[in-house]
Amino acid sequence: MSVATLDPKHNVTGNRQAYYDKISKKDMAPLWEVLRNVVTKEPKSKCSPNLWKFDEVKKLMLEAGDVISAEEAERRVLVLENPSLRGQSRITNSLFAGIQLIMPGEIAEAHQHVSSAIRLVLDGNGAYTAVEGEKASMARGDFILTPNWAPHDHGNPGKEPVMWLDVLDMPTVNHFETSFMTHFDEKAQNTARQDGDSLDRYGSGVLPDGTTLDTFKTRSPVINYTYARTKPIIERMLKAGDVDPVHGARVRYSNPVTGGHVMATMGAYLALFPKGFKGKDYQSTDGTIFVCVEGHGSTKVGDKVLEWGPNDVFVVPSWHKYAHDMNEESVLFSISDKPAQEALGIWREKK
Ligand code: 1HN
Repeated sequence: MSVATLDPKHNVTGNRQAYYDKISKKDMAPLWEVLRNVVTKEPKSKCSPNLWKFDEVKKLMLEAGDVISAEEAERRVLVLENPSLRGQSRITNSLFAGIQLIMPGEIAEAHQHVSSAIRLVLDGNGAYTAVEGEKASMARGDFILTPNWAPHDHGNPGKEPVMWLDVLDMPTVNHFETSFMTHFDEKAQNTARQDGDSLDRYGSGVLPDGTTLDTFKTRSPVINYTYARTKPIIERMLKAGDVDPVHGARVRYSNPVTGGHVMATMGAYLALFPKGFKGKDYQSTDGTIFVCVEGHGSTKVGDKVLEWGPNDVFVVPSWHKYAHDMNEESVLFSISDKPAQEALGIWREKK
């Protein structure tokens, strides 16, 4: 188009509202009325920063043990609902988080679904989760995967109530409208593979012969990344001075076959911070769920200060500026949808 054909004096005469009403009847709307809201200059998260204190959560969770059985509930889980997204079963726009309780003698029956899950064990001993035939005993701090469509059931043959954090990509799966789920005839899977089998096979510098990059393209084969194996690594990093000014002495849980994240939709980290650590300000587009595994500290998110201790869960929404401050040597677990954003080429950070 030549410049001459542009009409700078284009004459606007019509009644806008009457026009909007007319196009609305045909399921159309004017983009120009909403453009600034739908294409923002920066991410405008609908989520709020929030903290769930474990002493309160545990008390309420144990009360749930009196209100409903694991059998009736299918999964006895209290959803951690973002205060700005109540009723939507989500902690961030893309992720679900909840606390699950399994009482002594109970089982949570085998099922499978498209949503992938991770579990971080918080409290109590003696429970297991069976994933794809591997019976993983659950110890505090263990990071356990239940990838897309993996059959899984839980049980507690021990004497104590056991609680863990569940994080699922369910809001992402539902965003794409791709949810499927099935149950099995047997309540519990046959567990032919012993505890720790997948970590030994795939996380020891060897791989079962024939394993290729494609075999585990979108998920790690490892079921349980035990705290007993991961904690000493971050301790060594801290001792060696490998401490990031924002993230501390941090490891990324990885798929040992590809080196990528553990799953396509969710990625997780474990970080150790020295006493007195004052983190630099940081922002990233992946709204992040943190869990204090050990220690005490606070995290400033915008104007809000979240003071946390062991097993407290807190959430930092997308693009909210935050910085950690450690009262003592502390361990933070974190998980977000970063792998999905990276795969789509839309992840950003600002240090
Ligand atoms: C689920 O299947 C489990 O298997 C936990 O333990 C939490 C939250 C939403 C949907 C399915 C589990 C869940 C879930």
